[in-house]
Amino acid sequence: MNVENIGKSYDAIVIGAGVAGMYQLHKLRSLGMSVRVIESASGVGGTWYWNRYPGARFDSQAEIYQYWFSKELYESWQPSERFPAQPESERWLNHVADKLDLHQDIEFNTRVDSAHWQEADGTWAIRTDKGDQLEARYLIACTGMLSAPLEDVFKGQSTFQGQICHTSRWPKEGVDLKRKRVAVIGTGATGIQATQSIAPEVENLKVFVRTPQYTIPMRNPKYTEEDWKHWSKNFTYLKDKVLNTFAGFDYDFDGRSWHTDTPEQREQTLEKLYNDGSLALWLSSYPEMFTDAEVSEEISQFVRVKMRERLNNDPDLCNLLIPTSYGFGTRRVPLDTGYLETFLRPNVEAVNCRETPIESIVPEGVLMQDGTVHEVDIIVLATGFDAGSGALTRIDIRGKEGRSLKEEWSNEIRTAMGLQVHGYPNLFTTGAPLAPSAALCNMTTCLQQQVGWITDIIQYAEAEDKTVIEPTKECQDEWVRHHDEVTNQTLLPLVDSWYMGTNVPGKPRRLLSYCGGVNNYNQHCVELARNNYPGFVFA
Ligand code: NA7
Repeated sequence: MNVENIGKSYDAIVIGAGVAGMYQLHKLRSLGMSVRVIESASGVGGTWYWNRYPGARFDSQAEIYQYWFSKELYESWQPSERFPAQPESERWLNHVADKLDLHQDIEFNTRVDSAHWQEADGTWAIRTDKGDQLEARYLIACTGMLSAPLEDVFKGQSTFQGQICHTSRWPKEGVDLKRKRVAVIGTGATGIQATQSIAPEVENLKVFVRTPQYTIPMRNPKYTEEDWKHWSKNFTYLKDKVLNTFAGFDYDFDGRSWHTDTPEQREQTLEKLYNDGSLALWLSSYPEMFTDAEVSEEISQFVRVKMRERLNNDPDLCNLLIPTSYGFGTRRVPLDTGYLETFLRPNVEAVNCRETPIESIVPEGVLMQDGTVHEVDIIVLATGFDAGSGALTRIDIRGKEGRSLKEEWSNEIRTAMGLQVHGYPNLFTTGAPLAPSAALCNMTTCLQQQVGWITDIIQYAEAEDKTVIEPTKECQDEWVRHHDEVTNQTLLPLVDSWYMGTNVPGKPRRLLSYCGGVNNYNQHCVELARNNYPGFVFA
């Protein structure tokens, strides 16, 4: 415990020093506020600090996975390729932190355990695992959409004789995989990246597949100085563009309709976007993919044919690795680099845990329900996250009259636009449920937009000499109603995945990310600000 941190008071405390938390610190400091960031890691970066597993990289292009508040900052970092890997992303965020001189205001290696609203003086009382007791008027949880790992998934994990590691807790010193027998459990975007990256290194790799994914080959050219000059010249265009598209990317649905295009035009469009090697096929081809089951099936079929070719039409592999039970794009679409071809290697085996589920982990490896034991030296848990709500419910957050966010959200997850929760004054959130987020939004776009809005409403309150901000119940109810209405017009809620919270036993079912479009969401936020925040009470 740092004795200086007993009873210390700030204007604002920010939880997390990832993409959002770093920017939030910068913005609030620019208002002249005293701000402390509490970060459990030993460095900045958030997602790009924690996810050190082999092959981790983002799949928004580097030219748009950016901060937009400074052209000079944009120009000062030269990405090496279109989709840089984790080490480069972590270096980039450290570069940003250095440029903005952020480190001095961040408390590293410290986790917020609890945050209690103190009605009497309108402040948050915050306690950390170091014993710090801090106070702040505003509490801004930049805790990440995908930061609460599902690490304790199987019975018997602690009995395993080898090394077991969740992808987002990959040791900094790395894991020696050479000539090892390795199990990867999970084939989401993470399991896919890990599988394709470690296969050439290990003696034997068993990939445990429960639900297969539609996956698209990533096109990842190197970026030269010339390329970056080109993107830098387009800085203003890109900055404006990303806030005005459906998913916060520079590409968008452009008015094309499946129903008016001819079959040849459809084929041409799908081929072109597939070959772009990005998420463009998903987020800029035909919007009917999300709403019309027949269109969804036709586009899914297009992708299945590609996947079959990549698997050399091997019937067993095709049966196990090509999805048929849900439509393309109703779960997060991963980009891959030779993932499917990995299964053609002699040292790689796909284990069907859809037909025969995993029973437990035993000292020798993975025990299946039919009694088979897969003996391995290392188990990689690519089992995902308690998305959206998990990072917040793992903190004891108490609002008015001692109400508990964890308890409330165990019944139903409700927020006002993912930015505030009724009953929790002066608590703001980014990357939280019911705002556009992960994959249905390029994260840097939506996080900056949310941080910007939060900063503006705080600035507005300060200018009005108000110190407490809270959405009304009606405001929140209306947002939840709208969110559900938009969701229910799509095929998304019909499919199980972390998008719907179904990957966490007992989690209430609701689409976590807002799917009404980043452009529309931003417009709504802009209008609220323009009209002095109707639905928000200032006291
Ligand atoms: P995901 O997408 O939630 O994937 C987790 C994977 O782990 C998925 O294939 C799961 O199968 C599998 N899983 C989880 N529990 C089990 C059990 N008990 N048995 C077998 N398989 C299991 O997490 P990721 O980390 O890949 O990606 C999360 C996001 O991070 C990603 O979408 C990007 O936006 C970045 P299931 O699908 O449940 O059958």
